[in-house]
Amino acid sequence: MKKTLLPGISAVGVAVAVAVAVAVSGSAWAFTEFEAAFVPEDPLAKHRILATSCEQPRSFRRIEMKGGTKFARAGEVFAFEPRVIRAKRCEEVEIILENTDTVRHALMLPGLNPMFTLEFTGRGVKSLRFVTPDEDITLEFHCHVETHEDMGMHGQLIVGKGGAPTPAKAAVGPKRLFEGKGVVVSTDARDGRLVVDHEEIKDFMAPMVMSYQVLPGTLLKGLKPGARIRFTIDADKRAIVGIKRLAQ
Ligand SMILES: [Cu+2]
Repeated sequence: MKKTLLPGISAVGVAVAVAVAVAVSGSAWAFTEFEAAFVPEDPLAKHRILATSCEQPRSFRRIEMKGGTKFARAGEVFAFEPRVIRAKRCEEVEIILENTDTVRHALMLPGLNPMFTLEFTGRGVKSLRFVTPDEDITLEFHCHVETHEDMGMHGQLIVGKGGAPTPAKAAVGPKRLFEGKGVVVSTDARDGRLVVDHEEIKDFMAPMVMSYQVLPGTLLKGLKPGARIRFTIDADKRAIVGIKRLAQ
């Protein structure tokens, strides 16, 4: 990973800034380019996107990227270079991106909250920071300008060892189970549903008549309307996962 990028970028930045200041002095776009070109030491206040799973970054890295037609391979029109970038878990990353084309490009990295975007209306250099999540995950990035992704403008950020951003991974954690008591109103064995008139379920729900999914549906076997039950709700599955009949 190259780390001594600033002199080159700054030189470009000065050239861009001077040229732009002369040509279109006062435009907001010029000001943005000027600021980004000098990469201030601590632009965090307005330029930091935090992964929800990491509040305090443990390290920092700066990654230089370019985007444009000249990085396209056979069959492509545009591309990012490099197209695979790496970072540690819970690391603050500064992306310095140069758009070498005169057309619009927008680097978008979904998977962060809020997602990361760097937009260009034409040639220029911009930078922005974000903090990676504290998990081994591979995030896909792309150019958000219509059709550019299909034309080759996409890549991957590998955080830590990388890995599929599976919903299952997010669901892992302590189970949120709640106990309830109530009277069976009706059952639907075919759909695996139970309507129960239940008392207050502490920290979960007020007393009410409600229809719940039951997993597995076989828990409903032999259950008749009017039966008093104690049941367990898995809040993440939004389903009743245990039923015990009580004395009437
Ligand atoms: Cu693009």
